[in-house]
Amino acid sequence: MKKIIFYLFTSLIPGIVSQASDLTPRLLKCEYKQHPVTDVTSPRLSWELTSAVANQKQTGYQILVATSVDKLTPEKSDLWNSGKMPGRQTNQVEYHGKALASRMICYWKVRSWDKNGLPGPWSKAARWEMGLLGKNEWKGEWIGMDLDHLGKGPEYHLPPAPYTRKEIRITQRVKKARLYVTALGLYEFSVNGKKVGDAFLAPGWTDYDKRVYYQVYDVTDRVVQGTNALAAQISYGWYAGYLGYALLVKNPVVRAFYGKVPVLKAQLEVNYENGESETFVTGKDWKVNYGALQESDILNGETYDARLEFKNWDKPGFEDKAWKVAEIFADRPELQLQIHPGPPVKVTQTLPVKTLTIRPNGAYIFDMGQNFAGIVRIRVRGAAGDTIRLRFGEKLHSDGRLMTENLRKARATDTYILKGDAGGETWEPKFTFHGFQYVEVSGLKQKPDQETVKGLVLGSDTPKVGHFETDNAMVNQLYSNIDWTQRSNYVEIPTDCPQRDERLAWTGDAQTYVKSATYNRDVSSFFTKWIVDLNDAQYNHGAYPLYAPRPNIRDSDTFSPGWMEAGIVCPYQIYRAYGDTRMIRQGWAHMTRFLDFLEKRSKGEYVFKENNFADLLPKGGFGDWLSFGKKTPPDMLASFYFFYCADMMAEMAQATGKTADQERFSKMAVKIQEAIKNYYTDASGKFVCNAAAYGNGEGYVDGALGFTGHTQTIYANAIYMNLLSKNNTAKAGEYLMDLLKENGGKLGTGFLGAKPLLPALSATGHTDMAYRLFLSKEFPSWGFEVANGSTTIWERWDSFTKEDGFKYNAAMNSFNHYAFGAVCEWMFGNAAGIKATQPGYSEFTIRPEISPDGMGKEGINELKASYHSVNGEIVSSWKKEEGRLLMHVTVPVNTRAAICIPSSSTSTIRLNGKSIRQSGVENKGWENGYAMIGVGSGNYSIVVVNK
Ligand code: RAM
Repeated sequence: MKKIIFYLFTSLIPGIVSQASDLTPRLLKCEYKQHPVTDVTSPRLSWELTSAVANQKQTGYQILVATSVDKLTPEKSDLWNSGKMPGRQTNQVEYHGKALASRMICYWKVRSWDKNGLPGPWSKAARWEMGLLGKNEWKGEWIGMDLDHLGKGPEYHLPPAPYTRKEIRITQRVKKARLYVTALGLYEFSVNGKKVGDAFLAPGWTDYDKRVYYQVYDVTDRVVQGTNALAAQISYGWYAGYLGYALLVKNPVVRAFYGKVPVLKAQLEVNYENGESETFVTGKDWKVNYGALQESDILNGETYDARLEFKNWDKPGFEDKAWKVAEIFADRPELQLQIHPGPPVKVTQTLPVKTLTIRPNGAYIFDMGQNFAGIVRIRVRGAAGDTIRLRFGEKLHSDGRLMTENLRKARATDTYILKGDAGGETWEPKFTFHGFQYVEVSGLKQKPDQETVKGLVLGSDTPKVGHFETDNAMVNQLYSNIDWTQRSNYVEIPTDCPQRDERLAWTGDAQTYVKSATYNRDVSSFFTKWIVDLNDAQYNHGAYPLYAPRPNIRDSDTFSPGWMEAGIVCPYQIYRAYGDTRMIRQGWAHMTRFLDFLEKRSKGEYVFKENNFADLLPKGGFGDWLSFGKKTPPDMLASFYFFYCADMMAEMAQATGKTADQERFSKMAVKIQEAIKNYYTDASGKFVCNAAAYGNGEGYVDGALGFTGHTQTIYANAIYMNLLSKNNTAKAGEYLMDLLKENGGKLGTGFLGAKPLLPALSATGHTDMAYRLFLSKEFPSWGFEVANGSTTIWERWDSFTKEDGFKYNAAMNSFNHYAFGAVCEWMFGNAAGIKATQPGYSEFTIRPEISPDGMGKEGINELKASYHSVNGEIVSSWKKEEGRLLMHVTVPVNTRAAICIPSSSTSTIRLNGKSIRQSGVENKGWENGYAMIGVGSGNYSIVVVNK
């Protein structure tokens, strides 16, 4: 009643208070995607808000969902009218309307009420569509062609890849047509001669013994009245192809880990304008054959003999009498068919050739100027039978030869045999990818030019959300390298590297890097997908594996401290970045099972003593993998991670209202903390271990170097994980500084130590040292890689040195490995100072750490960063000027920020031209070199004059 009176009142006095707000929702998403097809029956909706008004926030929202756009009114919405819901929530909002059925198209819109309780305009309409909710809705069979016996060659068994087709007749006018398609293997489907969608490597990699994903394509405009051709190429992919280093380590199984014959299942559903409908499905009325695609394998590449092409085989009217009848393959009832929850792999960019050189043997080397994951498209002309061979490498040897030794057993070679088309021929592979910067092309009969080769960058389509730029060219290149490494390795799963015979989703790499990843790109749906793989791959005893999915690539590959914790760290970081509690709830049973496992392993002691993990191979697990100097005991690291996991579990239990679990894990964390303190520290707070217990270290990674608890990695982790009391944290910071100084101011950290190193220095007041390490170009450092011409992050600090060249090539030496790129977390979180204090950045701090003075061009004088959070765009930039510091901060609508302004007690601060007091923002006082203010949404220009 009051409200009505208020509205009446305000509407009568125009110009005094406006009745409407400009608070406008945009970027409507469902399950993290725009206009998706989903099989989630209570999908989550989100929107972002814009407003020209400062300090704006949402106090309520209303969602309408209807079966048509016309019905999107409060009165007519036939699926859901949420009514006015109070609160600030703009994401992770679950649909609570009528039950959703398969194939339903749901239109929706939303409006928000502002801080004054006034409603803004309705958003534009968005939509989502439901997939097939029951397996019984799949009427098609698995079809394929067993060509396994045609695999040839002593080293690689690579049979040709099958083609399948079917013509159908459509006699009515089409209103809507949907194609549902999947494969055990990989597929490329076309309707009337044109590929559907733009995805590569579909349907993706899962544990095919448990589930396989499918894609849905809107082909309404593709099908025509009359005859239509449905056609697909099928390949071996992750299902039936080579995986990892199985061949290298002489595993009894090297390929076909899930099955030998790749198979396709498809269903075209056509709704006619007259209300009737028809469904066309894969079955024994489909035809199969093999031809031009002679070899097709992810790790080993493709061989395409264009002379064997079936001209127009994918179009209506092709004569397929000579083709065989498709073979039917039995379904496994337990196999689940679900919609791919992640982003598709796509061509995300094309790259032109940078330079082109001829080799003494007549081959050409094309430099793409950038190391990346993808393929190349070639344009060539020649006689039928001319054979073009493409080999890929990340680096050149000093004599200009292509360096391929580090690919190990991945053949990574594409071969194209010309058909002899006078007009020229264009080709690109379909079911493989390589990690490379250089392409060696041999067999060309005509002199190539820059147009002969084009790079197609492949990767999971994760939109860019981060931006980081400074006036320091090395830092900018480093940031570019980090992002390129992420793009090269977020290819369906988070791989370790894209080039050699590995490309597995190593859990250790994934957990150290996940937070960095969230700063660069929107990885919400990417991890929604991968967490399922991870949970599917969990061992019955509770440990998460070394990599997921986990085909049996080597018997001894099981689990390792620092790796298995990905099962906790990843959902936690996704929760922190996006406010996602569903991932936690859905994975809770898995996560608690893992904590049970750890608890059991600790034998009631809540600390892992020396040799606790001696049963693993390598002993103790991987430890601080690829570190320098004496080794950090893996059991000590395992104990730290145990604490870290319990702590995260307590927070996640709280976030999901699991009170008993919260209590359990909080108590557990305290117990572990105590146990670590008692067992692994001496009276001075120094970390110590019984190094003698490791004997001569045999069996442990670099065990011969000896063990000590007093390492950079241990203090960095202790500080980062909040393991210590306030006093001991400060002490740990001092120890860390001592160790760095003893080491000539150089880092020695490996996979588990590099990520927390800079954040730990910053947290203990040693920002100058953090910057010194960050800006160094001396070996070992991030800058050293840049100074050596890298365009991506290396696997090892010494992947290349002038003294030793590529000395690790025979073992493992990737130039595109993101683990050390985890410094990105510090770049955004500390240098730019953007940190979430509430999940999803609904509240955050901006607390930039300014690069030390006096470094000239070697330092940073200006930094601009932004991060597009689920709650909108956050900006933090700073610039040093004579005696002044300029800052610019953007706080998105509906969020709050604590801006911490680097200053001394004698500085004067102007905020948008006023003093802090005049500007009326919340003054939170001054602490540790920062004046702190609390602000709502808006743009803030800050000038600090230092006297
Ligand atoms: C390597 C992988 C990965 C690492 C493991 C331990 O083979 O490339 O980066 O996690 O080993």
